[in-house]
Amino acid sequence: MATWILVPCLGRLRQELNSIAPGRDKSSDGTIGDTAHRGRVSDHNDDEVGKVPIRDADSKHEVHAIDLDVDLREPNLTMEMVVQHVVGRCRGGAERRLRYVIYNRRIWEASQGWRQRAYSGDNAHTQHAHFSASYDTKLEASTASWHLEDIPVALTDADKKWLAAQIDRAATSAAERVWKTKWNINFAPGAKPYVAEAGSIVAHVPGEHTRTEEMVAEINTKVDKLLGQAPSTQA
Ligand SMILES: [Ca+2]
Ligand SMILES: [Ca+2]
Ligand SMILES: [Zn+2]
Repeated sequence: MATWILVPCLGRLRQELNSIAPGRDKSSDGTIGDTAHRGRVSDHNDDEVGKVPIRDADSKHEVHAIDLDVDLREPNLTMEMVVQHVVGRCRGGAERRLRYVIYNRRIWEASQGWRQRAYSGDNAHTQHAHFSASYDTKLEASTASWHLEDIPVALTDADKKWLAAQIDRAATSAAERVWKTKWNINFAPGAKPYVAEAGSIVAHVPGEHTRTEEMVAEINTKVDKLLGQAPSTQA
């Protein structure tokens, strides 16, 4: 029996999903079709010998579809988010490597402008999402990024608290470092350092005080932006 390959673009999609959801369940993953698939036209069949919707330009034995298990085992990441991200990029024209996606009783097709439509096939696709790839030689072979790492993952309140504490600690130690550095270079080598509290040091070096305040303000802006970007969406 001829060996077959999964078209490289879908291999890359799976690889990216593995990297954003390393502990994901793979029990409903699938590539080459089983006996049931072989009886009908399916992108899961070997495109050189099986029933497929399109005859491609090469003679490579390829499978043009992948099923990916819905259970990502990540607290803030769902297959719905992955599907919406991928379909959104297809709809916007940034992504051209897919022909259609089926997930949870819905289908999105290139031929339909990636509009969401109800899917009423035998398999409702509640356990896996199905991605059908292009048969175009260049597109099927492209391992360009699917940008799954750009999926905005909601932070939990616990995440936010942890993040805020980390940033606060980092800001404090950065400020201390600035003060200490400034203090040391103000002294001639060998001179006895004047031990003062940070507050007094700041009073002696107003320029540094301003700079530190600016740094803290900058960090605060970043924290606000970060927290604002990721509203808690726990329903
Ligand atoms: Ca082929
Ligand atoms: Ca091909
Ligand atoms: Zn499938």
